[in-house]
Amino acid sequence: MTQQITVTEHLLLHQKEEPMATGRFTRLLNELILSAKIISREVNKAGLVDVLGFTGDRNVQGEEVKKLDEYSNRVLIHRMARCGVLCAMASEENADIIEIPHGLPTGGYVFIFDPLDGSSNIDVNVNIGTIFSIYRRKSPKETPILSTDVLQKGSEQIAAGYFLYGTSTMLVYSTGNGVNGFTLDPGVGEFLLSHPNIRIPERGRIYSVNEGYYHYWDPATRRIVEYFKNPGNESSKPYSSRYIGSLVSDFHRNLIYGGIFMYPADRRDPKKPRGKLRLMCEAAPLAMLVEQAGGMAVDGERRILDIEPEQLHQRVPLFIGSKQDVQKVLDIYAGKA
Ligand code: AHM
Ligand code: MG
Repeated sequence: MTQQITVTEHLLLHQKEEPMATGRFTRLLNELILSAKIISREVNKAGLVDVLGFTGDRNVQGEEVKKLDEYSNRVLIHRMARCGVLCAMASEENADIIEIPHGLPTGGYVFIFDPLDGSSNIDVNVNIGTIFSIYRRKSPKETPILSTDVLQKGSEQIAAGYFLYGTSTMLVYSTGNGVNGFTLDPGVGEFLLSHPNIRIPERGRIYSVNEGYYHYWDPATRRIVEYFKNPGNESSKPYSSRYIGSLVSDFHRNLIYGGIFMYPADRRDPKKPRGKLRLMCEAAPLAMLVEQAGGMAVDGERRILDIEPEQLHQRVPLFIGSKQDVQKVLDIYAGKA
């Protein structure tokens, strides 16, 4: 009867297992869950808004119609700033660290997020999501926040996860003790445990990459993609190609079915020498999840979770998924395969 455990009940059970988890952390997650429910409600209405012709800057009530990614960013910043347990936030949509407004209660956690990943897909009704990452502050309380409180390597995350706004809305997250998935039951408005203890298969059957960039890649990257099309003796069958263009959705599918997602460096494209995806709000949280599920995430050489960030919005090549598939990438880049 796993379906009947709510995310809140799961959190409470989890608190008993791990002294790390506290009531403050539960408050943070509860506020995050409420924010995601609000975003999910708006995402579900996105098509309707178009049908009703709210295409200009203002709707019939004279209110400004904001793009959904801006809306999601505002919801998260507004709500999370008030949960009382954060000392700073950082969003993919904001250039700088977001401080908690003066006068609001603060705490020892840092919250980093991509409010609506894959938002270029909104207009065509393709799945999108919110990715998040949580760290503890390093500097003493009651002192000004430092960039080093936010620029921590992924291995220091105390929790990470995503909300997926798809055919149903899901929360998949980890506090470093495995990965669990919850599905929003719209009838009761609760996330219920639907995917306990997610494990990614050791080897997958799917590769996900934007192959349109093939001519931008270096020879080793091309060899990697050729390998998944024709794994030779290791498997008689080619991998299937699946690419939604919405990281959180591509990642979620591969997490469940097994496979590898790749966004390599585009060495011949001066705009993307380190790929497109961001270390702090995309790669690191998904890397924590995949490792907790038994998979791997690397930049082609290094473990994503070991990379020391230098800038908030730094980009990183990403190879993430089933262990054997990611190991193959490392071997090819190292000239061993
Ligand atoms: P976004 O955060 O602005 O939505 O951009 C990230 C998205 C990812 O969801 C997706 O994997 C990638 O961009 C797709 O990029 P491309 O169109 O170059 O394949
Ligand atoms: Mg994104």
